Amino acid sequence: MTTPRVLAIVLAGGEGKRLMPLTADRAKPAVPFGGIYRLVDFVLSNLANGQFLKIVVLTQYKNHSLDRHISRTWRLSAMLGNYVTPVPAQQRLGPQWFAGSADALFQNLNLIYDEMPEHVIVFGADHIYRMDPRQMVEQHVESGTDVTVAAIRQPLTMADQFGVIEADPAGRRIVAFREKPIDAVGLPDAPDQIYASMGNYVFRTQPLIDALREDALDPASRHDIGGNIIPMMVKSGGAEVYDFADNVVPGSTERDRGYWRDVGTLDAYYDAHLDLISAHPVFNLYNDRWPIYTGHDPLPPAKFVHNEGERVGRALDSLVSPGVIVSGGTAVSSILSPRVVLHSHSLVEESVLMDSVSVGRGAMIRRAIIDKNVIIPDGARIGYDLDHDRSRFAVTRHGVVVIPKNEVVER
Ligand code: ADQ
Repeated sequence: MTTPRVLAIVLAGGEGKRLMPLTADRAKPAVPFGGIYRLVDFVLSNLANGQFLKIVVLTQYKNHSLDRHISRTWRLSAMLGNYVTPVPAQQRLGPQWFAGSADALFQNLNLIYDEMPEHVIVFGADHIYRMDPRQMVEQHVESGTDVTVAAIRQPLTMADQFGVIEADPAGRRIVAFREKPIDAVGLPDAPDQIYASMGNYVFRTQPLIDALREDALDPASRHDIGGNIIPMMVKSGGAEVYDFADNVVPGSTERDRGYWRDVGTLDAYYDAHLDLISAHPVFNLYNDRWPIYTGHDPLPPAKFVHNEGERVGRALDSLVSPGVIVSGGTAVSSILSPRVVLHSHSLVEESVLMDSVSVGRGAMIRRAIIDKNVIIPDGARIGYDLDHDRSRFAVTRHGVVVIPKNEVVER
């Protein structure tokens, strides 16, 4: 197969309301993950590893830290015509910003005309996964269909969070697509599962342009790709499904194959962190045949300082980023982001600490997400008395305490 001309568009404008307070002043794709990454790094790494190197990232909501991260980190070789370009909402159609994801594409049709691709990849930016997009594009090109939608089996109970796909049992044609239905039924071979859209699509360019134009003229449309564009293409018989279970990423193992998490809620975000730190993690950051790229300041190596005569100053089953100092404290099953400091006799368990969090002497933290720059005072307890925590911070349904960025915590 000769390589087709492909433009990749990453939708990175989501507000991420359900990730509040982590999205109070950053776009969801800019939310830090796994110590040194941002959510957007996962989709961008998948595209770059798959050699799709012309990438536009559509941003809108609180895009400052996202733009900065992309322009600092994602520098592909311009000499070879490669780029990752963040494109903020342009407000060209009047005062309102993008109505929905289809409107974001419609307003940026000029980017598609400039590149004249044969196919357009449109991927979301909110998921933790490895995927080789070449395999999906290959299926799409061979089939000649207008759009191919990536799909994965998910629990029926989560149907109202996904685009639910019904595929022709004899093939891959999509016969029905409903966005976030509340009355979905399970699959014939697995009544407790549905076939969910991953929010990743490959389009033939012309049918995409035609559908976006038609949708833009419809005053009743919400201008949403999952809600409007895909159902329109299903109706005209031009939509097929790509089964994520068929995707094989170089260097993957039985254990981490097929891993995909929508980290749309704080509990899902927290659980995906715990997936990183077990002894044999279900998501393996160490697969160097399919690296996850990111960028951060040049920092010294993590340092562990031992209090004399005591078994403290250590981290177990944890990810410890550059610039961390564990000075006589202990971290267990936790993620320590750059510049975190644990002072003497502090204990951090099953927690996610973001950039520059400082944990005071003797403080104890368990099952918490602590955002950037928070200072935990000496002797404080977080996660031990949830009623008290609820009176001052957010506590998730599963009992994880979330402390927002720059918060001044009292003892
Ligand atoms: P949602 O994630 O709920 O469902 P949406 O809020 O449109 O859909 O977000 C999709 C992607 O587009 C996200 O990456 C988001 O950041 C981005 N986005 C949203 N509006 C945007 C805008 N105006 N400009 C730029 N980017 C924007 C989608 C699909 C479902 C599918 C799930 C899988 O609609 O069918 O099942 O993803 O998680």
